[in-house]
Amino acid sequence: MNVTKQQIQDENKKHLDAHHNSYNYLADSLTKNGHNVDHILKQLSDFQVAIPSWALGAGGTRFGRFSFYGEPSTLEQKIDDIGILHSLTQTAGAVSLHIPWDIPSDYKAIKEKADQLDIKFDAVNSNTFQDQTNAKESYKFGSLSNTSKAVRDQAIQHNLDVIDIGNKLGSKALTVWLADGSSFPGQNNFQTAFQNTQDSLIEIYQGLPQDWKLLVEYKPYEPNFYSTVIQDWGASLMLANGCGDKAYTLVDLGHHLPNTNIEQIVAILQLKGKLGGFHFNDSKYGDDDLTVGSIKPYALFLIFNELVYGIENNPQNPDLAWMIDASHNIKDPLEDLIQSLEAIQEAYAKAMLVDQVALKAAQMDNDVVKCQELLQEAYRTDVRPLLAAARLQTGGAINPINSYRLLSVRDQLIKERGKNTIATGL
Ligand code: LRH
Ligand code: MN
Repeated sequence: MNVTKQQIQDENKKHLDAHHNSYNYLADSLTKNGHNVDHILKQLSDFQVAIPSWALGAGGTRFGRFSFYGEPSTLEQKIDDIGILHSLTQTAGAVSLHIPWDIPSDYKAIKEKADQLDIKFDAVNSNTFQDQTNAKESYKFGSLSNTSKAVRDQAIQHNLDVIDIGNKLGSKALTVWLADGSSFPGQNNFQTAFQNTQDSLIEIYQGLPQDWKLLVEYKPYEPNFYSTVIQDWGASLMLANGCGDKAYTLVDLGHHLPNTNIEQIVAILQLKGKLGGFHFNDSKYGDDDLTVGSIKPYALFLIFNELVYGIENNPQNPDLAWMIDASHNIKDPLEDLIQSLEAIQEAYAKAMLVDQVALKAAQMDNDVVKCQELLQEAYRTDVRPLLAAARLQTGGAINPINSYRLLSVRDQLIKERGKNTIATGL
């Protein structure tokens, strides 16, 4: 199943007049306020977010999983579904694979399909948080940090195999997230666990192709509930620095204890040239992996405000990897991802409306009220006509969710795939 440009155009026809009215009004007032609207549209069109291959079916928790039917059961079908997202939103032009959940069976065929759908292969993810059948060693007590050299070597070799898979697909980054840690005081020697992890990451780093990056993802807890070896940005930064210039920190928005100031972490990592990328999602309590912008949209805006400032002022920081990492327990996975893509574009567009020069001046003057006024002036602007215009420019839908439903995409997928297909992943 795919959604054609013609189908999208036919749907758009119903919304064109209303869109042009709201767009022209907004573009006019933004231009009057000195904004370069064409530049903003170009930035939005160029902004491509990688879709997680592990989040195209219904997610679940230990308490239950409720399928959505018509789920993709092969990597080919997953790429097709990302193709549908990209046709409608024009901002889902990449996929992030998780190995071994999504090992390609035919590299040539999967690359051709991705090329046809204009989908790039972003970072590949290793998995040393589950034991594979017939695996010689178990990761029950950790992987790269494990007290057993044999277990660490198995985990290192897995990461080198993942790099090899990514290399065949044109990926340029490896994301390492470790479940490693402990659930009871006294269980781990923290120093040994951290040093083992550093030494293991250095062996993996030495296997990185010249033009690749290593992205070290941190998380405070789960599945271990007393300590996690790579628990926060500081641990990740130290490990990345311990590896070398091609190693960076990956910020998963859900991997922070309540009320953590994530935008400050983002600012400092950019200043140090060590911010590698994001796993976008939202959360109220823990690593809830909810729809981006569904719980804390202002916090997301503040993060993008730091990103816009950093992209302008921190040439020492590399181009960032933009990825979603979510789990869909009760929403149609494709609708959930469309809403996340919209929220990311909205936060970015609003952040591009912040008058950074005036803000810096007000900060220098400690004019606290003006600082907030400048931020909220941008945040309170309804930028949705800009997002729609950016999509229209490249043949996307004015209203992606609306078109997805009116084109009965899920019903089509169920017709094609039936009700019993299960997608690999979380
Ligand atoms: C861990 C995580 C990590 C993954 C996994 C699917 O919580 O965020 O990025 O590998 O989710
Ligand atoms: Mn993640």
